[in-house]
Amino acid sequence: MRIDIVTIFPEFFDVLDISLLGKARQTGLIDLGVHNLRDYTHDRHRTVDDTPYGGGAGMVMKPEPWGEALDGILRPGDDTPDERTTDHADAHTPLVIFPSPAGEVFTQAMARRLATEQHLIFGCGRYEGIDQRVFDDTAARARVRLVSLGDYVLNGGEVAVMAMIEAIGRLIPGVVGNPESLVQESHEDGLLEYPSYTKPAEWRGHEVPPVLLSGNHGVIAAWRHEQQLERTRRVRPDLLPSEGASEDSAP
Ligand code: 6GU
Repeated sequence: MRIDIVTIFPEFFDVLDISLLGKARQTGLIDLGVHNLRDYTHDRHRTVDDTPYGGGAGMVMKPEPWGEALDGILRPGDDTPDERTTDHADAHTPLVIFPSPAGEVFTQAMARRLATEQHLIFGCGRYEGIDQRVFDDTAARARVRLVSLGDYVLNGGEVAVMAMIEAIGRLIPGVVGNPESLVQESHEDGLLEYPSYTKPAEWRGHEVPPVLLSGNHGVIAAWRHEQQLERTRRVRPDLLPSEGASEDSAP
């Protein structure tokens, strides 16, 4: 997968050199390009923002540097030219993601779909946002989505993009050594993960639940599923299908 990031803080993404994703880059599973938005400015101060039309607090990111940066990244021919079509709705067309608290919420299901893309481009906004015309202009040439991590506000998109790249990157086949470890974790089956234990069997007076020492895999699986349900009911009841939902939404 090719990933491009446009940001005014390119050093922020230096950490992608390390850990699982760093290894995925070394082995060629992930091909990463980080672009400094200021490289696409032409004034002495490398200005990327300006005051908002209509007034209001804060600054808005100017459209011109974004346009030039994305022109370079989206240049036809950069993406599997033989397979290009005029249809923008397939994985061969780059998908441009702008992290934004005003976007649709990022989920494990979205991460799974994005892990099948060939080319993701992340545009990290700062200040109060990016001139709306950047989204409109980009949407005429590529698929564009605004994506939020959740209902809170970050200063900029960089941390959000890092989180998304980690969630997506580990789902690319070959990035995580043991694919089994991907299926038994929180959110993969719509439930939170069951609690895990390792040796010793007793620690500071706390014992490992005896069922896990029983060797009976059927009983262990049932216990783990019950733990998942109990934990999900307690801390994330919103993840469970509500009892009344099927009646309310009956055709
Ligand atoms: Cl994606 N960006 C910003 N700036 N704030 C956020 C967010 C994204 N998701 C939650 N808060």
